[in-house]
Amino acid sequence: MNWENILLEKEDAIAVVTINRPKALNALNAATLSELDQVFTGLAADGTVSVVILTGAGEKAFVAGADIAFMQNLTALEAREFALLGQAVLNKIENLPQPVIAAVNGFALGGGCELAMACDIRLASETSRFGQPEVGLGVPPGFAGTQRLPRLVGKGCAKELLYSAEMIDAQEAYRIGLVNRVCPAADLLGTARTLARKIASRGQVAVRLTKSAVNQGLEMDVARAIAYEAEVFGLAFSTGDQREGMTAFLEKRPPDFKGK
Ligand code: DAK
Repeated sequence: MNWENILLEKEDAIAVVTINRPKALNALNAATLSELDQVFTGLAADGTVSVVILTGAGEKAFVAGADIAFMQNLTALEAREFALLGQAVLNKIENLPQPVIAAVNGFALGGGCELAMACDIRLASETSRFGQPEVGLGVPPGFAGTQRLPRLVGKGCAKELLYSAEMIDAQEAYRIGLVNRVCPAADLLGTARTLARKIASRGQVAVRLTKSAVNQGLEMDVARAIAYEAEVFGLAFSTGDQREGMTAFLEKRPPDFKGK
């Protein structure tokens, strides 16, 4: 299927989703969000895809935010609909069964920073820049930036970014824990693919259960979260991957996981 604002490639269990509006620095309007929703709904059900990489087209931007031209004249009800759509898409990405790696190749501002934060892992090019400029536009963040940012970088750093609307560069984003790694722009997608291949080579049921344990567990108190981890751990023993992984170790050979 072809989309107007999204490119989707699949190769060797890895899907690369590219937001493709480079003239508007890949800003998110309702049409793009709606296409992202469809793309990620399809990926969630696609058993051939183990890991997803999300990036932006062009050399300048990952996503420069929600589309300001689109938002400028929204009514309150339309703005609420837009926020609900954006939040739904980001929740879908955060809770996708497969891990999602954001390859942040330039500006990740406002909704773009929030989109990157909904991914499991963030890799940043040296040229990338991050920020939540919303209060400079007279609105608070609308795609859960007030919640995901403090959970990633702590309340103090998050509030400084949210209240000041200032941008930070990739090294500062790395220092405060907003991104996992910084690499030269030319190596960004290669680095993301290498990491994706490594994750794809592991037991996929175990990877998915681990994602669920981290995401669900962080929403619970520690005692319930640890109990949930035990359930998930037990569940893994109903899979062929568990038997294969442990047998392969004892037989001193690489495992041949089937994802079952
Ligand atoms: N929306 C629409 N168009 C954008 C855009 C954006 N966010 N960012 C850039 N563009 C467009 C520019 O208008 C320009 O278009 P043309 O003039 O060529 O037609 C083109 O992309 C290239 O941008 P520049 O010429 O400005 O490029 P520069 O290198 O000079 O500057 C920049 C790059 C990223 C620093 C600058 O473009 C910039 O500051 N952009 C805006 C960044 C920003 O403020 N982003 C946050 C958007 S607010 C809510 C739901 C969600 C949100 C809020 C509320 N609810 C409904 C409650 C989320 C809000 C946001 O994300």
